[in-house]
This record gives sequence, structure tokens and C-alpha cells, in this order.
Amino acid sequence: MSPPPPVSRRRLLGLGVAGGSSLVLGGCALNGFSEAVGGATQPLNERLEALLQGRGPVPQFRPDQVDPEALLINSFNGTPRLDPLHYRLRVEGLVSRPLRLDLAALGAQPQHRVIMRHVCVEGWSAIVAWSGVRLADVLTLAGLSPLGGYVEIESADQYFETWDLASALHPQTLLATAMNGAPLPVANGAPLRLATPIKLGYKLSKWVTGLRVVATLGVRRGTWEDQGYEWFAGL
Ligand SMILES: Nc1nc2c(c(=O)[nH]1)N[C@H]1C(S)=C(S)[C@@H](COP(=O)(O)O)O[C@H]1N2
Ligand SMILES: [Mo]
Repeated sequence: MSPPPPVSRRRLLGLGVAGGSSLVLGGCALNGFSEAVGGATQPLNERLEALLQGRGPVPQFRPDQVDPEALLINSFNGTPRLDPLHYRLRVEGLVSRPLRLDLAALGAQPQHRVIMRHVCVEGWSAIVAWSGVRLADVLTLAGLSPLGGYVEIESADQYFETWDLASALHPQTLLATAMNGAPLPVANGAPLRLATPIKLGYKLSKWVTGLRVVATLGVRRGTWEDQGYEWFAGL
């Protein structure tokens, strides 16, 4: 006998069970409420979201649904220009083989494409096709420790993010080097940015330079999260 279908996120939301992103609705609002709620409910929220994401891959959009015009540039701290020849991705923390990967090494990993809706809490969305390596493959290459629980993500513009490991290991979570069939533009995060259909736009760090696997979250949780944005930011 096959197991019953999992309860969909939409259904749970309909039942009034607050998933992560519902906390943020109306809530790029940098207000005390979301900060208080985010802090108080985070562990429960995270468990619930992790369960919801046990659902497997998100259905993809078709290539003809890609809408390049709709993707707005959202950069808060300038546009760093990283020399592709000297670029290295640092992978460190709770891994058995800390790495410094150049773009050739990333290019040698299996390449994947995800055509997804990018959703920014500022009120716009766009269908985008991203290509690159799976974040899971990079973490596996580095020898991810079973003690790892979170990934800290550093960017060249000092943007900072933290992710739960389950989301980082999701098969549609990519470190993208290409967008809409062309090399990733600098404004969109070249040479390497995060892309996934399971999280809001602000989780998708551009100009990624470092990944650090940690056991627990530190005081800093993210550039926007530390100002009250919801941490899990699931879609
Ligand atoms: N390093 C870095 N990553 C970032 C940002 C940023 O300012 N710096 N902005 C975030 C936000 S809020 C969004 S919506 C997306 C926008 O991606 P885009 O500029 O490629 O459309 O990048 C996210 N990643
Ligand atoms: Mo955003």
C-alpha cells in the first residue's frame, strides 16, 4: 500500500498553520512584531517547514515562461566585481575536506538547471532559468559532517545569509553560474549565486565567496533577518 499523500503547504496555510513566509507577508515591514515572532517561533517554524519540504522537488516552469524583463536587480550594497580568474569559493567549517574551488572545478561538477519563480518580498516576481552545480554536490565534495546543521553564506558585498541544511541539500538548490541560458551577469551575482525555488529572494545570495557549515546558528542570521525579516523564508 502506498503512503497517503503529504498535506500540501497550501492546505496547511489554509488551516491557519503559519509557515515561514506567512510571517513575512506585509512584513518586509521592519517592525518589532515580526522580530518578536521570528525569534519566539523559530524552532517550531523550522521543524514545520522542514517537514513541509520533505515533499520533494518543486514543479518547474517551461523555458518559454521565462520572463527576463520581470527580474529586477535588487542589490543593497553596490555591485562587487570579482575577477573570474582569481575567484575561489571557500567551503569550510564542519567538513572533512575544506575546499577552495575555482570556476573550472565548479564547471567540472554535474550541471543542473532549474526554471523557477523568483519572489521578492518587495512585491515582484519573475520566472528565471538558473544553471549551475547543486549546493548539495559541493557540500558532499567537501565531506559534509553529520554534525552540520546550518550553512553560513558569505558574499563579496558583505551580504550574509544562513540556511538550514535540509534546504541547502534540496536537489533544486543551486550555486548558479548561468541565468536564462547565458553566463550570469555581474548585477545578478557573477560569478556565483544561490538559486532555489524553495526560498524567498533575499535568501538567494549573489556574489557568493564562502560557505561555512556550522552546528548551530550564531547571533548573525542574515543581512535582512537581523533586521526582522523571517529567517526560514520558505516558498
Ligand atoms: N549579495 C547579495 N545577494 C542578494 C542581494 C544583495 O543585495 N546582495 N539581494 C537579495 C534580494 S532581496 C533579492 S530579491 C535577490 C535579487 O536578485 P537579482 O538582483 O538577481 O534579481 O538577490 C538577493 N541576494
Ligand atoms: Mo528581495
